[in-house]
Order: sequence, then structure tokens, then C-alpha cells
Amino acid sequence: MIRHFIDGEWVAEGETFPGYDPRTGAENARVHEAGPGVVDRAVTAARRALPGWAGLPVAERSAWLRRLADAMEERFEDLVDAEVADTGKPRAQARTLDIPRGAANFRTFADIAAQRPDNAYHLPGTLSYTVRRPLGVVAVVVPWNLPFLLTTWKVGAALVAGNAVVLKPSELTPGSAAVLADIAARAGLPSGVLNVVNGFGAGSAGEFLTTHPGVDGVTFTGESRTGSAIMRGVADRVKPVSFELGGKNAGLVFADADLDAAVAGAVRSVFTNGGQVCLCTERLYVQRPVFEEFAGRLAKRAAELAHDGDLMPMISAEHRDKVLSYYRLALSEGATVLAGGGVPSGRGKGYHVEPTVLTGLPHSSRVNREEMFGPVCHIAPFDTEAEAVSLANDSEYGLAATLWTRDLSRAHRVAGAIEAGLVWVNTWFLRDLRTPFGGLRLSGIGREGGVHSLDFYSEPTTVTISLEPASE
Ligand code: NAD
Ligand code: 6OD
Repeated sequence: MIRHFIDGEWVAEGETFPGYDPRTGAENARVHEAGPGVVDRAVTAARRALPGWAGLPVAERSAWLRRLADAMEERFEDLVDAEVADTGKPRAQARTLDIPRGAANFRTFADIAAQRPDNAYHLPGTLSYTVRRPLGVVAVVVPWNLPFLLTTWKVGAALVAGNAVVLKPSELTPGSAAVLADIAARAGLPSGVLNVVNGFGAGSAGEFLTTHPGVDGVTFTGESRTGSAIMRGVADRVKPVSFELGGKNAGLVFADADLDAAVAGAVRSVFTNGGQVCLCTERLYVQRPVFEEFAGRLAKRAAELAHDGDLMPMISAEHRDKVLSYYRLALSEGATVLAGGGVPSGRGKGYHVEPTVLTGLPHSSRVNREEMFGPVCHIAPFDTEAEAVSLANDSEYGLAATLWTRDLSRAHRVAGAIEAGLVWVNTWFLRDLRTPFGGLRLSGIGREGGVHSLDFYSEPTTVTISLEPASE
């Protein structure tokens, strides 16, 4: 039974709802749903804890984050178990990507916060400097695709900046957040500094939390339309928001690219995590001389992946149905299916879909414009660099793009012309946690990462002093 964690205590209140193992479709958990009263207690506990936590020297908060990072490593297998049970992701991926990022996130923010210099500005006769104070109580609302990675990415930065946190994990993946709360409790993190409430979004814990008057800022990762709903909910109180939202990311493969690397990179960028990463490539544009070869090789790998015992299922039956509806839509829009397009055999009641490669659709098709969030891409040829850039940029989203080329000048030129928050060249999802992370347009508001996170999770006050002698 998954409970809430409030003021250092486990709270078993609210109706329970089931969790399912996406690999089998079998019920594997029950979770308490927080009503407004439970959410209010969590926010109140966070408010009470705030002065003590915010008043600690930053070096002490950093030390807390390092202690918690150590404890995440000690509880590594528990975290892997929770993440795999909730998401059905391959154990090897949870062990190498999702769970190690928890400790890495906490250590990165601990280091950056502890070493961050204060700003001072001098003019003749004038000294100004900034004092940073935490936002206060921060609501952290995260999705189901990379639950622990995304939770720790926000919670670590918010805590080290001196905020008290109320976390709402996705209703589909509450497990690793419960282990994180247990880690905090056992480590003796002061009560109320980190609270976890469970439940759904609209009309449930997510909405009760983000609209609660005691919350001073909201950091959210999830769908763009959920971002809009949260924004409407906080508009009257003009609360600061940081949003990491959806994507419709382009991959550009130039004819001069190392084709082996580009095919392997495209396989990763389209199919990792069942395509359920906001950074995944859903639109591939390949320069005409290598288009046929590239498309054939990608389709062959996609077909092979359908037989992989570790094929990652979709998170839920509902999400599987949504992805399959895009497979059907592609056919009705006139696509040619190069690989996949259906449900793989022999997976019982698991929520699997076939890795799928589509081609032949116009740029205006819904498949080329809407985020599908599954193991699927559309591949189309292009002729010129200018055409490739224009195709990549013609989207309501602006999160990430990937370029494959051996031409250094082209790499810089195209990267500079792409309208997205992140551009990878000859790689994908390679992260330096100090860099700004986020997107343009429907892909989000603001940037997190390194000092950019610390900037969001704190407010500067500028103090200006006249150095002239006071007149008598
Ligand atoms: P979602 O928006 O449905 O839910 C995310 C979280 O918000 C969940 O905890 C949910 O309960 C909560 N929520 C939903 N409605 C709410 C409301 N009205 N008020 C408050 N909380 C609410 O997203 P999802 O389906 O869990 O995740 C998939 C989406 O997330 C995809 O669109 C993906 O691109 C996006 N995503 C973006 C990034 C990024 O960094 N840009 C990272 C991961 C996922
Ligand atoms: O790597 C990260 O820090 C990050 N925020 C990744 C987001 C992935 C989206 O699904």
C-alpha cells in the first residue's frame, strides 16, 4: 500500500486506487488518493518547516543532499525494483540511467549551490548586491516516464535552494517517490521539508496542490495541455512556474554523416524507454542520397526490437490505445509502414506496441505534428540544408533536435538555426547537468539545470547602498 508522507509521518488516508504492472497488466499496487484536506496538511507542514530549513547555511543543505545521495546508492536495488514495477522499463536501463541520475542530480545541485558566488555590482559611489531567498513552499509535479530522474532533478534543486517541497508523483508511478520519502525519513531530514502526496491531476491531488494558496511556486514536467491547465490555476495568484513539457523532436541526418553511428543513434533516440521520453525523435529527415539505405536499416532494427525480451511496454492500457490510435491514423493519412504498426505477439496482457517506422506522409499530417509519445517515428527525405532546418523548425513545439553530420561548420550552422532548447550533434540525450534544460513554445517555460534551477527556486533581492558620506 502506497501512503502519503507528511511532516515526517506516513499517512494512509483517502480512497485507494490500483497500480498495474505494464509488462503483464496485472494489478501490483494500491495507492491512497489525497483529498484537499491531506494536501492542505502537507502544505501546512512544509510551511512550518520552511524557516528552519531556509535558515540553514547553504553548506549544511548541500551536506544534506550529499547524505541523501549516499542513501540513494545504499537503497539502489529498492529504487530499481520500484521503478521497474511501476514502469515496466528494462532493469538494465533503470540501473544505468534512471536510478543513478538521482544521486547525480542531488550531488550536482549540492556542489553548485555550495560554490555559487554572490553577485556585487559597483558604480562610483554605489554598491549593489543581491540576496537570494527561497521561493518558499514549492509544489513539484512530475510525470510517469522517467519518474525518479525527473523527481530528483526538481526536488534536489528546490531543497538546496532552501525551499520546503510537496511532491506529487504521477498516479501511475508513485513507487520510487515513496522510497525517496523513506530515505529522507531514515536519514532524519527535518520533518516537513519533503512531503509526498499521491493522487491524480485534475480534480485530485495535483490540482489541489498547485492551486493551494500556501504554495509559492510550481515546477511541473508533463504534457503541454496540463501545463496550460496548471497555469490557469495559478494565474490569479501570479505564482512562478517552471514547465518542462512535450516535444515533437526532429532528427536531421546529412549525407556526410557516419551512417552506422546515425542509425544506432536514431534507434536510441526513437525507441529508448518505448519512445516515452520527451526528448525522443518522432520526425526523422534524411538527406536524399542516403535516405533509402538509412530508412531500410532503421526499419530492420525496429523489426528486430519487436522480438527483444526487454521491449518496454507503454505505461498504461490507455496510453497503449493512444499510441495504437496514431498507428491507425497514420494508415488513414496514407502512410507507408516500413516496420511495425501493430501489437507484438506473445506479450500476454502487457501494454506493448510494435516499434514502428512510417514514411510517405505530408509534413502537415497529424502524425508529423502531434506528440505520439511511443516507439514510432516518421521518416522523410530532404535535399538542402535550408529545407532541413525549415522542416525541423516548423512545429508548435521546440524542445530538442539531433543532427548527424561530419561537417563541423554545418553542425554549428544548423545547431544555431534550430529553434529548440536543446540540440545534440552526433549523439542524443548526452547530459551535462550544469547546462540549461527546457524548451520553447509548447515545450515549456523557463530552464532548469545547474544555476538555472537555483535561479528559478529562489528570488533575488537587490540591495543598493550609497557610498557617499551622508550629508550633515
Ligand atoms: P501529464 O501532464 O498527464 O501528467 C504529469 C503530472 O501532472 C502527473 O503527476 C499528473 O497527475 C499531473 N496532473 C495532470 N493534470 C493536472 C492538473 N490539472 N493539475 C495539476 N497536476 C496535474 O503527463 P504524463 O502523461 O504523466 O507525461 C507525459 C508527458 O510529459 C509527455 O507529453 C512528455 O513529453 C512530457 N514530458 C516532458 C518532459 C520535459 O522535460 N520537457 C519530460 C518528461 C515528460
Ligand atoms: O535529463 C534531464 O534532466 C531531464 N529533465 C530529462 C527529461 C526527459 C524527458 O522525458
